[in-house]
Amino acid sequence: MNPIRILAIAAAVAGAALGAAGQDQPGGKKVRVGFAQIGAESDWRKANTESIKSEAAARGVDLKFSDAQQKQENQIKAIRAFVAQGVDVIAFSPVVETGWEPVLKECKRAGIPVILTDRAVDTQDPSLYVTFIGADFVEEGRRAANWVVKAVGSSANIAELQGTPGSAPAIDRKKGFEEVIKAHPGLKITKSQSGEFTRAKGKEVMESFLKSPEGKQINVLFAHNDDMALGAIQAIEEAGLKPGVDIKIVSIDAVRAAFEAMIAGKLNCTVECNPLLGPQLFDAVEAVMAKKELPRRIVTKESVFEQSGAAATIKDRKY
Ligand code: GZL
Repeated sequence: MNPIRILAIAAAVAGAALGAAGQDQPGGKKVRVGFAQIGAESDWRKANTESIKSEAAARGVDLKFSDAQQKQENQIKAIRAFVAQGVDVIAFSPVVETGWEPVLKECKRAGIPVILTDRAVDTQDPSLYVTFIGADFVEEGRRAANWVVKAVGSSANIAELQGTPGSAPAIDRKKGFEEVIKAHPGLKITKSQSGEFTRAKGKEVMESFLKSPEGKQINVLFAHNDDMALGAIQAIEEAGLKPGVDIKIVSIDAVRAAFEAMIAGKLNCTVECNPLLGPQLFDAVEAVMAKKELPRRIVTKESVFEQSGAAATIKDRKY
């Protein structure tokens, strides 16, 4: 059974035994939180969902959860439904950065505080959300590029599998990566296209890269997440090449399957992006309910993992 699930059951049992853990309102009424999740597009997302659901259960929160299948209009519909239900707090991971102001203004008019997790929104009005809990995606991009410079040197043709167009991680990971490689003119991004953060699309786009005129000269693949890298590994093998050897691969997330690929010698490096945001989210919910001050930005702490340490580290991984 999934380690997060085991932890969750244990915590939920403990929570039940001790009575609702800190999330009850006066009179024992449960805190009601509406969470509009992006979808289930990647292992990272599934671990993120598990962390949120298990932490809600452990703290006795009445969680209303929706899955938008990566569509912004579905997230907006879900947020409107949470407003209509009169939940205490709304939280969500915005699939793209723009287009949120109208629905966030409706939350504000309804007096329902909003917490952003994982991805940010692009708004001029800071009053539209209380805090944003998530990684520094620009730094994740820099870390991926710094690994390329260290491992490959300052001259290589790079193929890039981008995340969802318009999403904060896709925009910022690209920004951080390019910020580092611009100091090394020999490092060139020769192919770049979105693989939408999924394995299937990552494989399909990598197949097209390999068939292109530049395909034979690709030395490095930079994938904005592990799922696209894992799809690309299949495409590289089906083209008769050795992933991790003929084409060095660096990706982001550090999910379990990435560690397995590094142990198999097919992936060279993965930059951690922690999906286990449940505890920080419900700490923020408790603070909001207690009318305590919250920082505008809560950054998650992350590392970088390479092939050499993968076998020793995988046993400690929670996702
Ligand atoms: C990052 C998250 C991204 C992951 C992908 O915080 O938004 O979305 O990197 C996921 O795996 O699909």
